[in-house]
Amino acid sequence: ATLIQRLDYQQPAFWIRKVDLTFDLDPAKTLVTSKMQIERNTAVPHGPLRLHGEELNLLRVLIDGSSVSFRQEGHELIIEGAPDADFALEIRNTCCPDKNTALSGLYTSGGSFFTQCEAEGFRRITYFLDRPDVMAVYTVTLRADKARFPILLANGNLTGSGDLDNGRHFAVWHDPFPKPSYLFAVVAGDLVAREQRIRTRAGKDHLLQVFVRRGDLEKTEHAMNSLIASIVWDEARFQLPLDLERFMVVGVSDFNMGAMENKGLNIFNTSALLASPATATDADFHRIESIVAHEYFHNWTGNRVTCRDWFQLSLKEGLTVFRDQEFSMDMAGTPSARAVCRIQDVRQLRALQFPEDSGAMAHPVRPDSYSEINNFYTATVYEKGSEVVRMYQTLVGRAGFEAGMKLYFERHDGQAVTCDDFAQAIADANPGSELSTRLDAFKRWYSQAGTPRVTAHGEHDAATQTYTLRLTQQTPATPGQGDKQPQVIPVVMGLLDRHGVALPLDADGTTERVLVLDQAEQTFVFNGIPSEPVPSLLRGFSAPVVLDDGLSDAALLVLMRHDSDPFNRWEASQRLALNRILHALRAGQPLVLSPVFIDAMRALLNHPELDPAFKELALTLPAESYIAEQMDVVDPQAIHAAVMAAQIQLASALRDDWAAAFEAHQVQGGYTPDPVSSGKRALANLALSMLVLDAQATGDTVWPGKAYQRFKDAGNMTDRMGALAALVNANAELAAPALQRFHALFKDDALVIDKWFALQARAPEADGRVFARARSLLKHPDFSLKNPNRARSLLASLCMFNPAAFHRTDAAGYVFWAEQVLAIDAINPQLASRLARAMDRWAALAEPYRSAAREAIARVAAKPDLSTDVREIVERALA
Ligand code: B3K
Ligand code: ZN
Repeated sequence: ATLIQRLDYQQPAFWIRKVDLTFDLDPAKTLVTSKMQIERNTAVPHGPLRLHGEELNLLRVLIDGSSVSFRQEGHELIIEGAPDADFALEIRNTCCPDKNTALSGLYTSGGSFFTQCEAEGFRRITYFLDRPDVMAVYTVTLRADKARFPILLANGNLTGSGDLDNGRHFAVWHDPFPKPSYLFAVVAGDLVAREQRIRTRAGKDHLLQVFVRRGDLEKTEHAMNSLIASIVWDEARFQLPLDLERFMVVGVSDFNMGAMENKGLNIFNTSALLASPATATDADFHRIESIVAHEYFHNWTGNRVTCRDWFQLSLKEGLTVFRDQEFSMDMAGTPSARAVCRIQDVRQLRALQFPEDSGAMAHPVRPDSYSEINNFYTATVYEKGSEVVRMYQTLVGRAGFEAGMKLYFERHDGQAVTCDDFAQAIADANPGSELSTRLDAFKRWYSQAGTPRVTAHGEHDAATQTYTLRLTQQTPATPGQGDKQPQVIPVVMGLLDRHGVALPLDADGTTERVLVLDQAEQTFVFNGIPSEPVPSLLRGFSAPVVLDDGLSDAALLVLMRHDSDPFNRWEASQRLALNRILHALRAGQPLVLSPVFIDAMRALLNHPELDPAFKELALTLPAESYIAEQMDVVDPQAIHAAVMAAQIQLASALRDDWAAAFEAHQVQGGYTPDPVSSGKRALANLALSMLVLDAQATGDTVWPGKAYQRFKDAGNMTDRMGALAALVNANAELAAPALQRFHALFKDDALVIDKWFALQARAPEADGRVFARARSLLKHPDFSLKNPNRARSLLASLCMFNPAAFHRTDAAGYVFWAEQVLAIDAINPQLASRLARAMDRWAALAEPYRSAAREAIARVAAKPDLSTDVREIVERALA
């Protein structure tokens, strides 16, 4: 496979200005007729017209109505004799939607047609300049059997429709906005819609529609409400209005990711769209709201201004994740609920992006090369990219950031641009700011991979009443990047006295400052500090770095109890737990929680003012994957044993407190997924799982019985799933009948059955039982490798989210992984390649895991007919 380099970018030799597409839709063989208006790009050297095309059957090629000679080479159609003057190119080809199990291009799912074109799926529909800097105005005619495909949708506005012979009908759609081919979409099938008309601030009327399969309509209310809230928010926060008369959202059950922002016709994985209290958890409701918002926000950040080339992916993804995170926080409302959102986002970043940044696939936010672009829709491009955007906002302030966004759209609306263009717009709108005075250094966030480590060392001088804070930074080497330059790191901070009172940092009495660290080492001096303070650094997680501040447990306790920054209060609770676990692991000793720690956790649980949602986050131990990141050599079994020991001790020491918390946090009345009631449910569920775990250890049967009863009687999926998880995770005897009952209740609801598989595959390993059960679930009649949600529910859960079940001394997990990656690769390379990444961090494993893992990867790499997707992942792993 060829490696594509960022610095090789060249403009295309031709522009396609307009395209007329006609689809004669047939699941077995669809005929596509494409009429393009093309002009030569005189800015680049004269050359042939080279169109992309994959898995297509070419029927004819005409230029200005006459046949023309062409040749096909690999995935290209090459026309040497293309005219210099503007011309019309007509191409006819067929493709096979029914056979398209890769779910890229035009495919069928549940008897309907759907498309997925990002990144390079359009070339699997017809021959085209399938690159984001070629933007065209599309008119699309769809023709299909009327009984089987009554709904015919494409981007833009419906300009015509009617009946044809032989029971067929047609629809014509016109999208007035020029767009890259990756935003093209078509849907045809037997679907029903929830509709809502809205009038926006500007006084314009719009039609909003959510299309789903018959029977799913009552599960679309939350998505519709989320869409309306997103539209209102983007107008209020960024003055960005809805620019279309009609905005459509469609659900599909076979989909490779969460959703896709096609212009005016977003297509969603049903898992990111459908929700009802009986079938979706609070977390599902929250995720749906944020994904609906994310895709809607792409309408400006991605669609109106798009990427010049795929190396700039974070231009739209990092920015749009930042926007959806801000939206979720604004929707949450109270400062505490906002902090809960922030904590969850940071937890996600640390669990997924930090390991990526230190593993075989480490790459900069703006990668330098790829062989398969689909492999770079990563936590680095998305989540770290969002943190980079957040740092702009921290450096120039909220108003400054909004001014920068305004300038970005003034300059670039309708264009395909780069991350540099975005940086320049934010800087130019904020002359003299901390950002614009060091913009080049700041842009290292786009070019350097790896998570910077910041160390902090404070010294108090009682004689002069000064506090000197020395900060140093260092970014570890990553594949292909040895030496790193210092980054620009905004460190939001405050100082507390030992009773937890915030100290004034300067003469005007401010208690919070943004320190800008941009050298390898810097000192900051604070005057008028009477005694040794406790530093609260990196508040709100102001930069995506690992902070080593060497704080003692006593100092962490001060922060946990008193910091005005809720993020750092949470962080202190996590650090206390982490320190205990790491200490035991490094000493190779059994973990024993100290009375001080237990008391602190008890005080937190019983705190009269803290929100239940916050308590739940603070009392949840750090993820095993995050603990692994703190170790030079990773023994997944030892980490699991330490976490289990901590959990059991916490469960037992706080037994009465958990019981009281469980009773005190029951939600009365009808279900709503708001932050207050979901916080109560979360804490009650954590309490229940602790109580069942403790009962399992002591032999008590009361709490397992209560959990089973609650599971049976639950009025919503959050409570039902919580009770079921408590039984399954504690390995209780009642887990088996509960799982059976759950399956019987929900056997016709695919999204709930996904949860059933995932829960079993993610259960804490005990004596190899979880691994054995997951293996046998492969043969369950409901299991299938073809549906990405189902495949992930079992395989990703086991191989990526259950380290102790996966990493076995007998290497059976790795053998299993290799088999599944190869089996899926023959069906759906994108899905296989995601699973392949379970081995990203193999090199950090302890023996015997390390050698066995390497061997399994090598076995996959030895297959001659791997997809480019999987090949790139395994080859990088072995490099
Ligand atoms: N832009 C799409 C992701 C496309 C992934 C292609 N492999 C969804 C999103 O980020 O909104
Ligand atoms: Zn996106």
